[in-house]
Amino acid sequence: MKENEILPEMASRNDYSEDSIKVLEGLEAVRKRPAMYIGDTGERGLHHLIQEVVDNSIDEALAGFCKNITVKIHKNGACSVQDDGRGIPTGPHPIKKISTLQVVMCTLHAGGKFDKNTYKVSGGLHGVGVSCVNALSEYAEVVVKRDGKEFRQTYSEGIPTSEVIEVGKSDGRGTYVYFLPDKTLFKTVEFKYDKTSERLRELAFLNPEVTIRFIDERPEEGNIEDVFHYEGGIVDFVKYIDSHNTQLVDIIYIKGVEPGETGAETVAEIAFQYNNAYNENVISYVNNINTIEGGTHVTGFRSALTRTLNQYAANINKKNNKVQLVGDDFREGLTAIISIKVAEPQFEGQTKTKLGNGEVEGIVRTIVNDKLNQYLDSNPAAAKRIIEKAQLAAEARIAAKKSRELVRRKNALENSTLPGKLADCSLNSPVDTEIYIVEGDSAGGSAKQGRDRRFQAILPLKGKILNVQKARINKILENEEIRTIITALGSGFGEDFDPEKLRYGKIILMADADVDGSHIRTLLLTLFFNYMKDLILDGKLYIAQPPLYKLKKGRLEYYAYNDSQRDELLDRIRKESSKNKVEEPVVEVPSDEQTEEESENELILEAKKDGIQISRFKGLGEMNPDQLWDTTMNPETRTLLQVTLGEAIQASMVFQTLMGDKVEPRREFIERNAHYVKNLDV
Ligand code: 0RA
Repeated sequence: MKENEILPEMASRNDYSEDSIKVLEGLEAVRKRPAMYIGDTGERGLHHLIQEVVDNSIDEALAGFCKNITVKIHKNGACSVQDDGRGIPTGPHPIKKISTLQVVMCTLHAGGKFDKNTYKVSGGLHGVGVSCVNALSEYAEVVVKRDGKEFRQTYSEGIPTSEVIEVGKSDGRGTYVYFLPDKTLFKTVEFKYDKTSERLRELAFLNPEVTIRFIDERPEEGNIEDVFHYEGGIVDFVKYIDSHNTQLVDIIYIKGVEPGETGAETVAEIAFQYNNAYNENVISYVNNINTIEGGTHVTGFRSALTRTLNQYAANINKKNNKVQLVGDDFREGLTAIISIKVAEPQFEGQTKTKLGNGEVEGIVRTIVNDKLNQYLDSNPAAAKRIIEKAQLAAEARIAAKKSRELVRRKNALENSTLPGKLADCSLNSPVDTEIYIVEGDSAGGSAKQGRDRRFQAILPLKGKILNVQKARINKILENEEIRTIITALGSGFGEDFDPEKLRYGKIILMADADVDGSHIRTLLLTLFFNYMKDLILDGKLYIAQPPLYKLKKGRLEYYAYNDSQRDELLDRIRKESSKNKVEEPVVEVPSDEQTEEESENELILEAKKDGIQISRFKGLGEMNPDQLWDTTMNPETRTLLQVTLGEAIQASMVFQTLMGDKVEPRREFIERNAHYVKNLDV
């Protein structure tokens, strides 16, 4: 970071014209209510800052001017984004009369959309522009190379602390934005490597013409660096997300361009393939924004896929009367990336991630109809495989319908009795009640005794449930444990799922903290992800957090949920008791060359000398009902993890990895972490 050459008083408010004062007020509003502009002030909002700046560089790439983007996280926690685009204009602004660079950096919504036609794509989910990032940074600077010169300006809390200064000559072009997020405005200012790199990778897949470098300078051991560049674009993307499954056909790639009425054209790109699993995985983008809620582009693709494949199937099955195929049958095992570029996207829906432009549906449908027909005609072998898979799906669908009807009829006959194993709660409110799905009968027993029966229901499961990723829907519905869950929740399954009918406000998965427990949790999550996704989207699904350790000193008991908590507690208890005692010399324990288990044993022995008992809970069943209530079930004291979908790809990657065919990536993944769970203190 260079030092500011200009003293802050240069930017004192008196120097500003009336216009600029309005500008300042605009940015003050951003600082007053940051969440209004960037979504929230937590980790997500923080990372949004990087995204906002990178999106501006991506816009340059889309306009055909930028090939390289370098994102760096500096040792002090600041972030910088460098691109080789045209550079933000530096000359006087036609209306404001000050440097355009300053206008772009300090005016809300002046991001660069000066002319709609030069900007095919507007970046940023909230589209707030780089000025917003500036306003939310305690320090920022921008360096622009343009017209053979290099210019620089610095800012504090979005207010210029220097003029736009010509700092030298330069042959290159481009923009460098450096910013240090304001600690007083964010809950956290620590950029996460993974969170940032996943988005940069995604952008590289979606924009094959750019190379994105990502450098993290923070680690003591040296920089971490990644280079994201995918010549194959979204074809590589499909390969990447489906790398854990066996593919049925080569990836099919479709691209079409439709001239726009106002100048900018609509570009539709789709890459898809079929794998040997049964779920559908369609991820869609509009102008690089992940449209989680879908929209007209997805509808257009789906209807063209159904129509084209159905026609083809009808032609080859003329003689033998096969079952009638429907849309769902063509989406079993389908993995697709849909990427649309459109001049003026209209985003709708709860999270503003659903494309509303009506014309796009027809455009995509026509493109896919044409190109897919051509593909099927010239690849008869692949076409046959796809149709055969759809036939199998249809047969399974019909069988599933029968067994669903059976389940329904049975329910009707038995007056919709709840499963016998369910210990229901006495309250009958779908808002205030919760159900614990518990692994194992003994833990289930403790939970039944420990719970508050007014609002907590317990459903014990025996052993592992079926892996739904590896089974067709009729088999899934035949599974006893899964049927028990469906009946207990009351809200149906798959396409019949109706969140209104859910009998509880929270669904809490409670399994041991060991490998078996985590496997069961994953199986349950996969079930919910694939067949009751709305539960996750509505934030109704949670994971209970039982403690790992109990510490006991005299009559006092403490619980620790992880190793560092255990160590902290141990310290605290020791300090408390040493207040009353003469200080004893501390014996240093050599810490190297020890296995984790050895050092844990050591710790337990050491604690024992101080009269502190540490015991490790092996499983939920080891806790008595009171302990289970105190530590894991009492809403006043427990911690729950809320399961979130997060970004669509991340979630599907997680599930594909955990439940796919190949074992190695799964092990690697489990060892790394679980992205789909976010901490939530209830
Ligand atoms: C306004 C106008 C032009 C480009 C930009 C802004 C611009 C903004 C950012 C932010 C990060 N990198 C950027 N690169 C460019 C158009 C410039 C022209 O017409 O020459």
